[in-house]
Amino acid sequence: MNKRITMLFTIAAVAVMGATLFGSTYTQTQISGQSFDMSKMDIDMMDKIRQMGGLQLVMPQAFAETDCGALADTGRNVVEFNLTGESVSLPIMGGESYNAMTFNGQVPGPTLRVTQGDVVKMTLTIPADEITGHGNDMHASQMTALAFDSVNPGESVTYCYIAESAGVFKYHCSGVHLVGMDAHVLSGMYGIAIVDPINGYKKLMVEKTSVSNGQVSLDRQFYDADALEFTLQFNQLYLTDGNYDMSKMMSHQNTQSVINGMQFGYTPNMAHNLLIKGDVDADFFVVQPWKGLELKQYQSQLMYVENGQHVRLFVENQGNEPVFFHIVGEILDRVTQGNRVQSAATETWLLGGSQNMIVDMVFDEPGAYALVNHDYASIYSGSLGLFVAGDPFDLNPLLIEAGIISEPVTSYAYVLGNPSDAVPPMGMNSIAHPAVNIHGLYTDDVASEMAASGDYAVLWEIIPQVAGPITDALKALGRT
Ligand SMILES: [Cu+2]
Repeated sequence: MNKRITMLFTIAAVAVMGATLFGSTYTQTQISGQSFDMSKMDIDMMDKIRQMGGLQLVMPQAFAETDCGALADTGRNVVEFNLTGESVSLPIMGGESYNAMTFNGQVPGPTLRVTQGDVVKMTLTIPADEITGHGNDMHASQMTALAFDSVNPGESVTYCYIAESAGVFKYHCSGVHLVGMDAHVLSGMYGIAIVDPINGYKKLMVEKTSVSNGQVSLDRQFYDADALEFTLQFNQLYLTDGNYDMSKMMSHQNTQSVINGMQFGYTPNMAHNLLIKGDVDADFFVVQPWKGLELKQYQSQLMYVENGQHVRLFVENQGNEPVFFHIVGEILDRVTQGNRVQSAATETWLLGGSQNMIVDMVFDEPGAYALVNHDYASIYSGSLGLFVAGDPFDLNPLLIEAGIISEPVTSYAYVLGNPSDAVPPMGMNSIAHPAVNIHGLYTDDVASEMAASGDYAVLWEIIPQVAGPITDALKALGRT
């Protein structure tokens, strides 16, 4: 028997031995430590296990629940999540493009949202004309990427798992038998799963102070668990001539820092210039690289919130470098990781690679607030975007004069919508966004499908229609 065959035989034997030892518990998704009772073990059997390399070899198999039929029959809610691995060309700043690898023609891939205890039934399909195989590793599954392995072009593989832990979890391509995982992930094959806590999110408490009879005292303010939600995924690109360059990754020489796949994707565009400065070419922010209606889904958009509104951010570091998450002019009122609060009233929170957090916060005052990775190299190479809270630019009178709205609005999202790539699917404590516009690193096919669905504002079609009335209103109000 050669060495390779011996190894395979050993692994198979240990798996069989494990099944015997664990009895019926082996068929469960996750085997708890308590089911292993040393006092009841046959000593000869223990020796045999030791000789075969130990029980740890059993564990990946034990965790790898792929029997979708058995899980569907348990009475749990089953959520299907279908991914397609596709290599496509996508734009980068400067009118250039790069050879991206994607799930479903978009970077990041679609966000999965489930409730703790749900069964996730994930299917990865690789089209026959795709240039390479791909894999998948969902961190929410607590399953080794080796168990799923990889899928060849022209094939489709399904697996199931129970989302047992609440929180935000990365998912990513695991390459071809784990080879090339860095190239695939850093070229765009990543996304997140949000697992809502089974009992919902907690109310938010924010500490303020108040004055009464000359005495300053603590004034705790409570916000309902329901929140307006955004997803923010940080990553980098390491490119030479539009292709992933492993040597740049090894030396941490990133060429672009991205939030949800784009550099500076949440900065003002020409419509904002018109509304605020009365001139489409009058830039008012330090970087506005994605402006021009012809950019369609790639035209930069801003993220809008109301003042005094509970806002929840699902943040994931998909990349290879740290993220020092900070919002200029604000404090992160609560930071949660997994389902445990880590901090309150913090200025910045550090996320290592493949680490995440949920930020709960309230923007008290009208204003434009920059979100950054507070590493200057990262800011200058793209990790910078804007939240706009309330009506800091006094646009309500203008929008009413132009006939776009009839009553003042509490956030510009009612007029312009929030960017679709930053808006997660609805969960149990989600406040619906007033409107959502099509924005993101999507292929034209994906953007066309979204436009055809009727669920999104297509700003590149709407803005030309309202540009005239806005210009007239600006003149009527003496703002030009
Ligand atoms: Cu891949």
